[in-house]
Amino acid sequence: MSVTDPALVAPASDGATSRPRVFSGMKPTDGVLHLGNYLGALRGWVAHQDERDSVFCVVDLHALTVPEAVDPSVLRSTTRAIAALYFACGLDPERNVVFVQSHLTEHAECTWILNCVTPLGWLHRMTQFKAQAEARESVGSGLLTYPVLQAADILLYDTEVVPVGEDQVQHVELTRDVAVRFNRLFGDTFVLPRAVIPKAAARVMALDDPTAKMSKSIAAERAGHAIGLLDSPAVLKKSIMSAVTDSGRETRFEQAGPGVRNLLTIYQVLSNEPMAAAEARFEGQGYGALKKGVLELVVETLAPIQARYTELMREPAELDAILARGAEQARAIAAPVLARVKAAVGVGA
Ligand code: AQP
Repeated sequence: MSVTDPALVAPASDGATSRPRVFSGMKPTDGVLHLGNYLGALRGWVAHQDERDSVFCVVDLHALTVPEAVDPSVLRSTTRAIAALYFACGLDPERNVVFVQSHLTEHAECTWILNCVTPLGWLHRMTQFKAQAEARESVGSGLLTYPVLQAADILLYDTEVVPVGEDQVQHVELTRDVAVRFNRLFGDTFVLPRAVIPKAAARVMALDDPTAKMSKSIAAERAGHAIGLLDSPAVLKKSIMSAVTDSGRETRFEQAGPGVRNLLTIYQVLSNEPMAAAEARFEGQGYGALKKGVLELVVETLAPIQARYTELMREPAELDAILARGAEQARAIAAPVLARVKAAVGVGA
């Protein structure tokens, strides 16, 4: 399976271009996204929105997998905030279907059917489950089976392409395996999806531990871990200037340590400069100059996103109306697919 972002516009047989169906989503953990979410996924969603027939979701049911971390009084507003961030980053609700997962019952219904065809061993092998289970005393079954919910999310839209960061590739592969198994047991029902990841910044690393990926849930507990899309310039200065590097002065990507490689990657992707130019720019200057360069670019990139986000969040009713329209459009695609699934297994009226 190819996972680097290919040209996604495949010429149709009549010479016209066909727009592949795309699905992706993010969890509303804490109502904020970080630079990894943006560079690994969201930026690509926006860049390709004219070439793809896209469906994007805020996957709020996934937020329930760790119930201790859920605050029911704020989940609805954090879900809305993630949608606002999608739009603030440039996702256009006129050109894409954008909705909230729990506004459709089809996802939960399809998940039950897919749960029944998914071998337990496949779920125990998921590296994200293993890592999260190791870090907790007790683990809910939702944490084990949420990749099946994710499979339902994707398969309900006849999805061909799933643009994600590298950490999610294993889950998209599982989705494909579940679809293949279902099709073998019950006849051809599902389209087989594939993951695409960006060529650079598919895995943005944590500022305070460049051996681990930047993560929303850790960012909520540890200042200086992530670059939050809504962080003020003062907070960004503090976290980026204290990013973990090493004691050397090496700025060549291949020779540098993981912290410097991470900063160089962020710089290169945000500046659109070739890596060689980014390396040369900071050569012999020490890591303070690299951090300052990254800081300036991050502040410049995030300023318009933050301004647009603030504007959008002033009109929650308008956001809710956009999401309600998105849910209708999503249901128009998902309901017939679920009907196909139920007919295949012999349930439903
Ligand atoms: N560090 C990262 N680098 C590149 N891409 C990343 N993504 C997440 N972290 C990085 C991509 O962002 C999307 C978010 O998916 P999600 O909300 O389902 O959560 P996740 O993958 O589990 O990401 P987080 O930030 O670590 O969230 P929490 O802490 O809430 O679990 C996906 O496309 C992901 O690949």
